Amino acid sequence: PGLPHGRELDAEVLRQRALAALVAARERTALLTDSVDDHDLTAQHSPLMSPLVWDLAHIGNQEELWLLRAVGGREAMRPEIDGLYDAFEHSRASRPSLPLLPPSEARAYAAEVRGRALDILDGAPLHGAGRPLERAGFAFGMIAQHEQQHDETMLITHQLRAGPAVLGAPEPPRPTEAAPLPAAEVLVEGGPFTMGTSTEPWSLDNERPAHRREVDGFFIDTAPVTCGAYLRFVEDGGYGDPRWWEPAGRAMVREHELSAPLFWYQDAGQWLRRRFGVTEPVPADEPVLHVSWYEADAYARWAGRRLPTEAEWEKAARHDPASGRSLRYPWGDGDPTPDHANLGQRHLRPAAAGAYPAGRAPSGAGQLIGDVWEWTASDFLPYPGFAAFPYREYSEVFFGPEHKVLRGGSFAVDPVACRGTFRNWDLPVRRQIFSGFRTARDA
Ligand code: AVJ
Ligand code: FE
Repeated sequence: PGLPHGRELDAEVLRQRALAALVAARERTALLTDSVDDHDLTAQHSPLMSPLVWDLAHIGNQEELWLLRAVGGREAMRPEIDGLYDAFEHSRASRPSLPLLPPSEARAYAAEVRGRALDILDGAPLHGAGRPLERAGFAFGMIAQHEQQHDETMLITHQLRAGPAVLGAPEPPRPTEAAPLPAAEVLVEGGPFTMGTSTEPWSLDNERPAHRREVDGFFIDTAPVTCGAYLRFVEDGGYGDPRWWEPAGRAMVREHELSAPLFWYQDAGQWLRRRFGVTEPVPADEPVLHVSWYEADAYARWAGRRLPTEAEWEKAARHDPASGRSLRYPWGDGDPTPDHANLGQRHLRPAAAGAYPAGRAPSGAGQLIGDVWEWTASDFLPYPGFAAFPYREYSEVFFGPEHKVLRGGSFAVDPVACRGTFRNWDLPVRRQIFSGFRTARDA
């Protein structure tokens, strides 16, 4: 038995990558679901979120649908539960009252599915030819990303959950004097660049295809807006000043009496925040987190600036003027390491503005990947030539003006579900997500 070679080597490398991605996702799912008791797993911590035990069985059910049934051609294991775990059949708020699998059964189901999925992975062809679902291990990569996306969702539920901390993590790295940010903002010259991808093997349908985009010159912040900067907007009466707000944002502020980001409150004149069960002073130099699109948009207007469009964000993050090419990541084509970006729930907070000098883009902007999801000015729309794959309900049914695009990923995103081309979206009122922003202006 010699070493695999040629096409076989590629298939073996892909198999190892798919296996590692699936194993890493399951370890994280276990951390998030074993750290609380059965009561916490089945409770509704917020009407905005599913009970954790729903996410757990939904992860298994999606894996069964795509890896066992679609790729492996297997019979349904428990067809009667499909409807319970179809995200389109029941709202998040209604899920606690469904006859969900109890925690022990949900765990056993997900584990049983995983065992069978790994058998199928062992025999799958995975090379460049063949069925689109198996090509380059796409379905396995898609399912690893899906599980990691729900792990981020479960981390949001952990943040919303009342009670003492159950999760811990080391502090993220601090900025160093040896590698300061070049300036508060950088100029990105006007001209075309390549947006999206046609080559990234595990890219999801909405990231494709690669296409040329013309972008006028603009300035963009070199770091996400910090809590300290945002606090000046708060203390300047920004939430009460109709000049800064879109009408629907103003209505949201009044209806819910908002006066600061979610999880912030004032105590004896000091600004505090609750973070995974711990109360602490708001850190001035950390990117602001838990703001809605309306709040980001209002802050930008108050500052005499605007949110970057999605195309501007991607050009600032990927365009390399030296080669004229778009990079996979701001720092180049290599996969993220802990030196590049704050990803993968290694830390339970964003790093201070100016951290991760090794992750900066050719434009000079930093922390585009990791730390906080960044709201953009843009609606979630398909790229020219978009084709839904493998199911319309991943992206296509969400296209339109009601969803705004977020880019770059947060500290809670795993590298497998984060790229320079990766697109996230949400309603402009949402603020429980790990969302922040940076600002821009016309050149
Ligand atoms: C891409 C993060 C908006 O969580 O609603 C998970 C990802 N899609 N299961 C979401 C997703 C189906 C999705 N987002
Ligand atoms: Fe899902």
